[in-house]
Amino acid sequence: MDEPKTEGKARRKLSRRGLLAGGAVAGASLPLLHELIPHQSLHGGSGATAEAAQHHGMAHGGGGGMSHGESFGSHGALHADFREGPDVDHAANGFDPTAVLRDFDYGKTTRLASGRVLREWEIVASDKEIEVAPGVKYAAWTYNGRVPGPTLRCREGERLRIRFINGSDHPHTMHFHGVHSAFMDGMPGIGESRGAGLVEPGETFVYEFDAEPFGVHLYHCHVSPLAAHIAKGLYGLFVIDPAQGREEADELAMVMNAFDTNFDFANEVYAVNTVGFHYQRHPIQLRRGELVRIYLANLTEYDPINSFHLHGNFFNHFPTGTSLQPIEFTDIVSQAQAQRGILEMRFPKPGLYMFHAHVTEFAELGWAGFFEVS
Ligand SMILES: [Cu+2]
Repeated sequence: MDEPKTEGKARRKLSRRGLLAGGAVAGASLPLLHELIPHQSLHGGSGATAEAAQHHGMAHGGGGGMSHGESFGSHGALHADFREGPDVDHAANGFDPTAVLRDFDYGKTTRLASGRVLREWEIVASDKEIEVAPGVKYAAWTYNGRVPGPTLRCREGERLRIRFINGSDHPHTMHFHGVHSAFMDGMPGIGESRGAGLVEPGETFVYEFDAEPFGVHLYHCHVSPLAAHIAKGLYGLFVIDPAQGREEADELAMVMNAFDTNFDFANEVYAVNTVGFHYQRHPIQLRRGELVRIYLANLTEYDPINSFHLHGNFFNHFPTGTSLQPIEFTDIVSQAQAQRGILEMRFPKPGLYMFHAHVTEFAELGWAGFFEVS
């Protein structure tokens, strides 16, 4: 049993790396973790240069006997990988991962006769080709044209109504994590006679339930084969604020995901919010001393675990966001698929701070970025 498994794993790795090395990305070479530095910053004379160089020196000093100058100078010529050159076409994708970070969809609210807030959204599933790394196109399935879908945000105790329109060529559902009736669970086979369960192409279904419990949750399609429906991009964050709210903060929605671009049931591109190395090309801008709150979830398919590691700082971790007390003060959090949590931190000093998967292979394949604190 063991031997074929090992062979299978080796073949998979060869295949995913083969794609990056010579397939869809012309002239690409295997990116190495020690090179995960925004080259524009290093060469462009921006204010971040010193910080980036300092980071490089501290984290990866040595460099095989090369001076840093030589090593940086050789990058342009030797490593035309997908972190350099043209960016993905965000306009064609219809979403930009930088905007996705702070784009919370509060829907539309009205008052019920009882005085309670009724919050409503309209979500359309559609098939759409997206670019997950420069030149790497992926035939995704989307909620409202994005991967991840919109970050739905509400408050504990509200009544929620989600009108789901399936504009895709395939049957889908919206399965919410949270407390609700079985008919509202988006599970094929449950409540079919009442229009619930599978939502066929062209059909509409209205999910309605109360916002509980507070925390950071998910929604995703639950049609089988489930792995394929999730891998294609049908998922999003579902944030329920506690009734009393949380402390004011710069809030970021981050979904760890990945794409199997050659259909071998292994991923070739890893990312936060879909586009590999996006936050390395475009570091996330933060302000020194300000509270930062990250809503983090793992929707990676085909790999059992993913992680978020932060350089130069520690954060409070609130798993699932369902308690106002953190359970740990750490610099890494690991999540299996559908696990999620809230991370809170402040950066006392300016500079470029890396964050990446500490499954380092994922980092090399796109899951790495920077916070730029000013
Ligand atoms: Cu689906």
